[in-house]
Amino acid sequence: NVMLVWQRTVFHFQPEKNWMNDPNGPLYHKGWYHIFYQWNPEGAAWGNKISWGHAVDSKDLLHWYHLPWAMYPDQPYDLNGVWTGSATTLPDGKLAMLYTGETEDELVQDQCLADPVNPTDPLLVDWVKYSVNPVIYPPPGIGVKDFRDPTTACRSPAGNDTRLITIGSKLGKTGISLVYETTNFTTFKLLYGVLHAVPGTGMWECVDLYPVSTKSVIVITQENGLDTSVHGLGVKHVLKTSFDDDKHDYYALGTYDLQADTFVPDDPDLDVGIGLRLDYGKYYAARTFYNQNKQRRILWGWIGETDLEAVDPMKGWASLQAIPRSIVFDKKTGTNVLQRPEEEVESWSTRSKTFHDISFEPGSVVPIHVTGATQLDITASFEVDETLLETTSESHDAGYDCSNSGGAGTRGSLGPFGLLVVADEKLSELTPVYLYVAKGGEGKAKAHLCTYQTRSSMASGVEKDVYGSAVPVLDGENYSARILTDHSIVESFAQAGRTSVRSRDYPTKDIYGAARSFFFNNATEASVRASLKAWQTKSFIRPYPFIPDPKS
Ligand code: DQQ
Repeated sequence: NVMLVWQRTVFHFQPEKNWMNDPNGPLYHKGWYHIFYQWNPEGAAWGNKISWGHAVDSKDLLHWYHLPWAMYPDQPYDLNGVWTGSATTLPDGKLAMLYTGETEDELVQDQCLADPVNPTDPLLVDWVKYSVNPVIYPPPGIGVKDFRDPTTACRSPAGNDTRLITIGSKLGKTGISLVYETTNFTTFKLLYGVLHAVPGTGMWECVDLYPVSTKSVIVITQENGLDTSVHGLGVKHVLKTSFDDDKHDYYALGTYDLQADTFVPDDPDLDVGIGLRLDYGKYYAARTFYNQNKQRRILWGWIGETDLEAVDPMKGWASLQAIPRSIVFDKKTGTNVLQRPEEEVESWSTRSKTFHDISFEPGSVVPIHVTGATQLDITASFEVDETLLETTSESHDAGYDCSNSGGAGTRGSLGPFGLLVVADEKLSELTPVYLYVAKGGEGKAKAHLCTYQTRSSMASGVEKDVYGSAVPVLDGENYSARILTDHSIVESFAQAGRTSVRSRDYPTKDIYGAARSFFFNNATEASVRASLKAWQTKSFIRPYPFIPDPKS
């Protein structure tokens, strides 16, 4: 089936075959990036033999080579699955990999340790589970199936080799994260209290806690990420948790008080689950690592399928990882992080098409003549005359919400405008990614980034949503968007990554050379001046299995 073959991505990370979910233990070691991931060796669906897949790349987080799986459920403490975990790089270059095992018959979730057999091997091909696993059992009062996904350890103020990790759980309907102290990764002490708790949020999976820099000084620029243990002046923390109940990743900015072992959000109204999401589309179980080579904190995240489950065995695979992106504090707003696809993505592109300062009238649709429109990297900026907000008859609209709007067909005086991607010539299928500028409080513009899937696919059984959220636009800024398309995925960012939306789209018409992209302005009153650059992205299909020669 040509259509199903065409849905496989060419520059997103995917195993050669079968089911994948969470990214696990990402790290940089002796010149190689490593990605491990939840993988089912038995087929393209979830199962009870979830293992750790493994791939490496020495260059740019794109040229991945698949390695043999790193761990398989073969011990009493993980017989039902080798689940999610994190890597800690120790000062002597050694690594400690903590993961959750689930015992046979889904009885208990426990935490286990694994080490590379040969830490001097840059490819870390062989892993050995610690002989007296598990290293942590669920403590009294915690549900034995509500205890998973240990984080990377950070140094504790207790000094010496003392380190802290946190593990997600719940108490009743309150999501919590427990804190443990260790010096050796084999024995752990549960600390009093919890790192953080938010009532009503349910089980917290895949907790991630890391520092971001609030300063622009020579050593720590805004573009720098921070190593997990950095604390002190000019540092804030991000607490991210994945909510099992609604399958979204929420985060808050705040302070990690290492003496009290607690996280305090900057703004209680923007606490985890109440405030911001890492993404407003299909995205889950994100995890960061510190790339000590480039001094960046890099975010991975799992993007599942939104077509019929029955199709996965026909494709032979399910899920992909989002493009890795650096994550930094947004110093301009002070209220959110910025996510930016790793800058190497730009060097993955070949031909490009540029438009400068073109004016598009209300109600226009204009083709962007770029070949290979199934795999594109588009950057666009838009100028809109906001004085229209004073003269328009449009009523004050404080409550615009992408998800409850009618999508790209709902017109206002200043929007929507944006791009139609993974479309065909006749526009029988199209995915609009757009900015909607509403009249917010005090007559000021309020922008939203949305992705509208209603017409994205003629295939049956595909989930179709209007995804999106508000995006802060500061005085003097143009509206801007970045969109990556790769066959069945569209990743969109607005305003340098303040808000982002990943969506799975399964076009049936745009296969081979038939894919098209268009600019559209569906505002009723505003013309939009747009500048745009659309790059065609290279394909990276790697043989499997392929064990590279580390010397080459
Ligand atoms: N997936 C893993 C768990 C984690 C969940 C199992 C999140 O460890 O809580 O595959 O997607």
